[in-house]
Amino acid sequence: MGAFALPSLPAAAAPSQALRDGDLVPALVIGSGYGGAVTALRLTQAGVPTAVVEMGRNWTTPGPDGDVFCDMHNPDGRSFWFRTETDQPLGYFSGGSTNKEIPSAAGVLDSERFAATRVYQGRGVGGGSLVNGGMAVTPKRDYFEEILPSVDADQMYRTFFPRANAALGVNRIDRVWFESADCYRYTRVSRRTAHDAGFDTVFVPNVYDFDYMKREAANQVPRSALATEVIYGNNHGKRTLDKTYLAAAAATGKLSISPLHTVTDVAPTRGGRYAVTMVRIDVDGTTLATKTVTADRVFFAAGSVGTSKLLVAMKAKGRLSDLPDDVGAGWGNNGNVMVGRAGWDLTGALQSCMPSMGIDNWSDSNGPVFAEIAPFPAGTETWINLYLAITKNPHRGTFRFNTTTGQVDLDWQASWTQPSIDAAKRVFDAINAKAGTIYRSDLFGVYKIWGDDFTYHPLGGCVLNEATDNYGRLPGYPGLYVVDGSLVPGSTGVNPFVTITALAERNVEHVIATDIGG
Ligand code: FAE
Repeated sequence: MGAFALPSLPAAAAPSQALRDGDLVPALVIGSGYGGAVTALRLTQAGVPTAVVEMGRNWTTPGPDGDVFCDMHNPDGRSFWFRTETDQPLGYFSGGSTNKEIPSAAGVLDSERFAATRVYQGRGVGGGSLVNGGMAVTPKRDYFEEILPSVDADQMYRTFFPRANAALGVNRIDRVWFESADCYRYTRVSRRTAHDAGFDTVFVPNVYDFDYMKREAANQVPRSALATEVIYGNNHGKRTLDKTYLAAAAATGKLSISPLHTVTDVAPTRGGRYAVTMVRIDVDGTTLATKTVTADRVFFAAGSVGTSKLLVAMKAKGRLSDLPDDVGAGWGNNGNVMVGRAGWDLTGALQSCMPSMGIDNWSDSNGPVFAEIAPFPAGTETWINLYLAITKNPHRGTFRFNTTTGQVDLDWQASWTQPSIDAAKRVFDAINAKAGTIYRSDLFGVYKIWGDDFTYHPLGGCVLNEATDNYGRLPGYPGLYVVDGSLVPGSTGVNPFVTITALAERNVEHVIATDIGG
């Protein structure tokens, strides 16, 4: 099963071909993010007809403005998943809310609310790849060995991380261009202030096509990363999963995708298969149909939150009552906390929405931090230096079924972000002291310095070798597998999608060889 490299950005997206009520399929994948896309490709390559079920849209149809996605300055019904007002991570500026009214529809970004945190997730064919910053970071080996000791790290770093990076289309920025590009002035300013305070920085690879970005900067092609496109999707330049893994799976002729279908129920049948029930909606949220499909094997790839919620609910409702008690446990936010500094230096009116550098203070045993230098693409000069800090936070939440509401709650406490703030302060207090600058307190609330009430990096809830076996199999239910970020125990120390992709490559290769005979 060789990796494939991407010579250029293919235009083909994966086809929609909805399942029908009563269908029988050999393999059904719930969700089309990283775990789901890897699974779909490797199964179809092994000759297994595979049905992917995705609650979000297949983002191929342009809106009235001719674009598939809207930009951050002009949000509409394509932006958020069924909200009447945007819920931006940076929802405030200079004392007021920056959120805007929008029509409620099946938009691409969900801010899912739990009692003490919000979790941002992508909705659509391609999952988180549609909305993320594209930062493709292979975790530090010693930390990977710490978080997933049951996984052979030699094999991961020799085989599966390289395979994932190749298949995702990861590329590196031209460093000569970077040094003079207007759109990365903000990064160079943050780099200088970090170095002045004694911190290291590293360039970070990305799945955004940096050659395309260069042409954007030269006004040779339509702008995307340079036109405030990211969290509501990119119209150009980004190698999202529908253009990489899922397009390759579609090319086998063995893939079907059912968009706007939400899986609500999975239960064993008498014949040793699984009945999977799903609700089909239209873009406005109207229910169009309820279907039940029978599958020989079901792969849970609904993301850390989606998979954990489904499994916890199925156990509580008696559909999968023999699932282990570890299901729902071990959830973390990858230590995410955001912060902005008010600087003295011009950071630029034009900012690339694809981050290209991080401050690496992970070796600080008193508070490891890897801080992405994030854009603040206001379209005007703001002098703001923004960061997403990834920290080593020890707290772990648990998903629990609430018998009163019939929903799954996340037991996470607001105060649990304090270790992340403490670690980030060690870096940014030092940078501020050296640069003579201060924190912005107007970006995450009114007089609120730390953006600690949301995460972009939900991880865990169905941890490898705890809630599953060492390859994602759910004990007691042959043919049920977990393949997504819920396997990763709450933290990876860097942006997580390369870890999720490589782990899925490892597990699915083993499952195909052992359980399916590929
Ligand atoms: P994910 O990609 O979330 O896919 C799960 C899919 O399942 C989604 O498409 C859901 O719509 C679908 N789904 C959920 N429930 C159901 C259901 N019941 N029925 C049918 N479908 C369902 O999961 N990571 C990085 O490494 N680098 C970055 O630069 C980066 N930036 C980010 C920026 C933003 C704004 C966000 C939100 C995330 C970012 N991430 C980044 C995180 C990354 O996208 C995330 O870790 C992965 O997408 C998680 O992959 P999974 O396969 O676990």
